[in-house]
Amino acid sequence: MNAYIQRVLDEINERYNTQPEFLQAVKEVLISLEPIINAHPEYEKAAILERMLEPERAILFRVPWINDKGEVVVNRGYRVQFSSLIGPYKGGLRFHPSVNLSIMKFLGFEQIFKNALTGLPIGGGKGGSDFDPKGKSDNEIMRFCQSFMTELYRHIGQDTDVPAGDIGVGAREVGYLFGQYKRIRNAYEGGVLTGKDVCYGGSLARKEATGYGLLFYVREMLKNHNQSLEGKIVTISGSGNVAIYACEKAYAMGAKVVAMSDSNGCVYDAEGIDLDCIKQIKEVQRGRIKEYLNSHPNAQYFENTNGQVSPVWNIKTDIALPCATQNELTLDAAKVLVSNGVIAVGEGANMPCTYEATQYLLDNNVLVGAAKAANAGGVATSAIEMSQNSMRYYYTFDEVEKKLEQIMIHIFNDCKAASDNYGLNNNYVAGANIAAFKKLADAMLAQGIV
Ligand code: NDP
Ligand code: 2IT
Repeated sequence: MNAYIQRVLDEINERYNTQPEFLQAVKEVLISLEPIINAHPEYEKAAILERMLEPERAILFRVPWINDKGEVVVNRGYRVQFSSLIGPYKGGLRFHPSVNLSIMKFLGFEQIFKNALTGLPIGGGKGGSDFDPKGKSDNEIMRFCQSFMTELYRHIGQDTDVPAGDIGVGAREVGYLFGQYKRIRNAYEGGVLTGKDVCYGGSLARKEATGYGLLFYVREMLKNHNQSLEGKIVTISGSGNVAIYACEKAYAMGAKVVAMSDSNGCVYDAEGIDLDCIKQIKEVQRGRIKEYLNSHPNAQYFENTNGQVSPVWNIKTDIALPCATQNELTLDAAKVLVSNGVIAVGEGANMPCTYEATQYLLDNNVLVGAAKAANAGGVATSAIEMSQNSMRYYYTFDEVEKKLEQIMIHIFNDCKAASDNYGLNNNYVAGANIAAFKKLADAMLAQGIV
């Protein structure tokens, strides 16, 4: 191991030993940077790694709100403004009970690299709350969002920091957040949030962008190995925004999706998942995936059992698309997938494969599309939303989708070029890290010690 990387890893492991997800994300990146750090001794003198690992700013705040029973509830709010090196801080907001500083920092750190790969002028950040939207009424969601924004507004702005959605934050939440921001600021600053509804400033195809982009990336990766999605079996974890539109594009590319999941379990439908039914359950009723069986009695449901491999990865598949959450695809799951003949894994979620799972997949010649490259279509389209807001103009759905497709092709080519240049044998995970790091390190050198 390169001595500079080892020293920085040792320091960070000690300093942040209570932040396991952040340490995991850092370790994965730093280990893969060895060839480029070896080739550029000037990076150590400028303390590039040390500076890249510390957020420019991390904001923690109280979010008090009143539930439908009239009780006062207090949640914790976060915004980690990780890097403004190449543009305003940019990244989603996550509302989930598991949210803590470690998860916010891992997501913010990943976001810097992802945003650099898009080639667009966006820095990296992430935020959210340990608020659990499940089971809350629409009024409770609105009151929570308003309280959250009453503090967040002072830290964000269309040229400063531009949040968007993530787990538990979709068009409904972005709408309530935007309404409160606009009220406080007494100005329509459309570019302050992305993922807005198209009826008041959102971009066509933003809702679809992460899932569609993932499939464009997987298509390019397969094409490079003389394969295609046509006729392939696909399994997808999750049934939220990313999973649903990954499923839609997989069908459009001629594949058959046989399984999807939520945090309770997964459905397997050998006939092919009926996506309209999933959309109805998840986007309209906000229900549980198990309800799929009510209208599809021939499908099967496998409940999650604690501590076991997620049941969705036990299903035989050609292509696995983890689109739910971090560390959902473990080494055990990777072993099952490989023994069932998987050829490619595309990460729709952020850091869904554990480090050991990724290494096992790569060692067994499975093509792996790393999250920061493969799911970058969402934030790239957010940047396209920002540019439409600045122009006070809208592109058509086809125009946005064409731009998204070109960006994803470009990202894959960058990952492949980095892998080829350093002789990494089709390791597009390391390729993504190296390609992004190069852009960031050069920008840091150019801007001096800040
Ligand atoms: P949604 O809230 O729309 O959907 C999340 C899905 O993942 C749900 O099916 C949810 O199930 C499941 N899930 C969430 N947490 C867990 C958990 N701890 N264990 C098992 N399942 C879980 O979120 P998104 O689709 O927007 O996000 C999914 C992933 O994609 C996240 O990792 C996010 O960071 C990443 N991502 C999102 C982008 C976007 O544009 N939205 C862009 C790039 C990445 P349940 O309903 O039961 O909780
Ligand atoms: O993880 C991600 O890239 C997102 N949740 C989307 C961020 C954004 O700003 O669109």
